[in-house]
Amino acid sequence: MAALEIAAIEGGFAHEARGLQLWQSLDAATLAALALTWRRHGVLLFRRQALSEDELVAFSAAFGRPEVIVRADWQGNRPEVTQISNMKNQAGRSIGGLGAGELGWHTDQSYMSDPATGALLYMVEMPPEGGLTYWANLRLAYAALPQATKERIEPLSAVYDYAKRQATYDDEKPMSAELRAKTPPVMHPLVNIDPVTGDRSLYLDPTTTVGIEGLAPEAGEALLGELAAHATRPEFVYCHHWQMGDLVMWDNGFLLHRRDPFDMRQNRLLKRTTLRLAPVHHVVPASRPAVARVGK
Ligand SMILES: O=C(O)CCC(=O)C(=O)O
Repeated sequence: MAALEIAAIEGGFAHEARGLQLWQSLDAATLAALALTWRRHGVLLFRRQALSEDELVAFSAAFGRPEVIVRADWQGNRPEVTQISNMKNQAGRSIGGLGAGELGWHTDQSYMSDPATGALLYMVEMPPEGGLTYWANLRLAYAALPQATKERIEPLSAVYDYAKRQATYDDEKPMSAELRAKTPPVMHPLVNIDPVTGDRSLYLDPTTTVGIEGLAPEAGEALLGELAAHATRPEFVYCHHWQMGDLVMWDNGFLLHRRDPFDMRQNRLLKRTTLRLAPVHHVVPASRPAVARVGK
C-alpha cells in the first residue's frame, strides 16, 4: 500500500488523504494524523473507497461514538448508518432522506440540545451531473469579521427549530408528534471556542435558526442573515465534485454545508454516519433549552 499523503485541495482549507484503503484497519499513528488534520481543517476527503456499512461504521468509530439519529425512517441496514437518497424501494417507499432538491446552508444536529457534530458521507450511487456539496468554514469566517461584530455577537445565542428545517425537505409530510417531541427548539451560542487552540468560530444554520435570544425578530433575522452572507463568501467555501467511492468527513462544530439539486429521475445514494465528538478536542456547541425567549 502507498504511504499516507495528506494535502490541501487546491490550496484551500479542505484536505485529501491518499494512500489508504479504509476497509483495512489503520495503525494508531495514521489515525492520529487523520484526526489532527480533520480537527484543524474541518473537511477531509478520501477517494476510491469501497466500504460495506460495517466497514464505514468501524472507520467512523475511530473518531467518535457513532450516533443513531432521530430519523429512524432514513436508516440503512445498520442503525448508525443514515441513507441520504432520492431512491425508492420496490414498495415505492423512500430508502432514505433529503430527496433531490436543493439543500440550503445548514449544520447537522444544530436542532439538538447536545449535537453529535462529526459526520461522514460515503458516495454509493450518483447522477451524471448536479448534486455538488459545499462546505463553509466558520472558523475562517469568524477570523475575518470586523472587531465590532465579534464583540457584538460574543454573548449572543441563536434559537434553532427542526420544524423550520423539515419544512424545506422534499416529500415530507407534516412533522409527526413523535418527531416534534424529540426536537423541541434549542439554543446555542453564536461563537464557540476551540478547546485545544482557543480559536473562535461562528456557529450558524440558516435553514434551522428562528431568531436570536433577546433580540426582536427583525433584528435577530437581520443579524443572522448578515452573518450567513459573510460566512458563505467564496473564500470560506469548498465545493466538492463527487466521484463514486468518495468519503468526506467534516466537523459540524465549525462548518456549514449545502447541496445543489439534481435531476430527480437520476439515482443518488450516500451513506452517512454521525459521530459524537469529544468536547475536549472538538468544538461542540453548548446548549440550553429555548423557552420562547426570542423577541423579548
Ligand atoms: O446530499 C448531500 O450531498 C449532502 C447531504 C446533507 O446535507 C446532509 O447529510 O446533511
